[in-house]
Amino acid sequence: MKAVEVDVIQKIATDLFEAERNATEVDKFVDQYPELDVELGYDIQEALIEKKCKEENTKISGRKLGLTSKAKQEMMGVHEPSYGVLLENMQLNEGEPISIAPLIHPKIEPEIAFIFNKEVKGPSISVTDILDATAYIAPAMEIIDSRYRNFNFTLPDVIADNSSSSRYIFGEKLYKVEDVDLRLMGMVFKKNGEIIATSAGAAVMGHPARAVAWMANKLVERGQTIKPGEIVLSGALSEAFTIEPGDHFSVSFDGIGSLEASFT
Ligand code: OOG
Repeated sequence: MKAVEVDVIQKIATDLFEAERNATEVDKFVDQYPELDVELGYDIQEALIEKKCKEENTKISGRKLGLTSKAKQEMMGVHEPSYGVLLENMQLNEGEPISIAPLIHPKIEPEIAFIFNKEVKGPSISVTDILDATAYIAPAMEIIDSRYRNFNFTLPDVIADNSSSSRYIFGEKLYKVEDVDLRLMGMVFKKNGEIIATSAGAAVMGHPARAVAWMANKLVERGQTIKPGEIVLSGALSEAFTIEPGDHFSVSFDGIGSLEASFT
């Protein structure tokens, strides 16, 4: 890696780290750094995660997929998904009111969580390989909070910003993956008692495990794998919804129960 690239990586990672810590927005970086491409975006994401682990005294708990649905890709003007890292200090507990005060402009998404009990190492990982390595699945919600002004970014920018990761929560009751058809599994998402989205697993790249397989095959290009014990959020089944203090969200899936979250 060239010295100038190392400087750019550290500079952008530090700006994103500070933006999150101070709950302030930054402008997307591609305008200032035309060399920012997907690869450099993942280099920055890695530097950011290393910094967060050190300064926040936390560690990696898993990964998340982003931009997996056609609708979301079109909305954001991108043509491929992204992934990000989940850290232990991003996990919330069911039943605890969640304060959005430390966040910039949080949004919430219904997702399916996969919990792995085997290592998954690309390349050539298929849907079957993912299902075979999955110990459990559970309903989940992801709180995303882009550090970019008005969620305005390009694919390399959002990758650098750890794919807008902020917080996550998943159901305490875990389910066996072979007991459901993840593709056809229906989902109802409610805000303050009213239905705001309905969907099915197939909204995530045709099959949620396909999104996870895509990620496993990308990770190996950077010498990384999904590790036993890690959780993977496989991508939103609907658009993301803005969270206001006092909001209550619930997600229900056919066959794997429901999950609730209240915000203050
Ligand atoms: C990027 C991340 C979105 C998903 O599941 O699509 C995401 C963003 O829209 O800020 O996590």
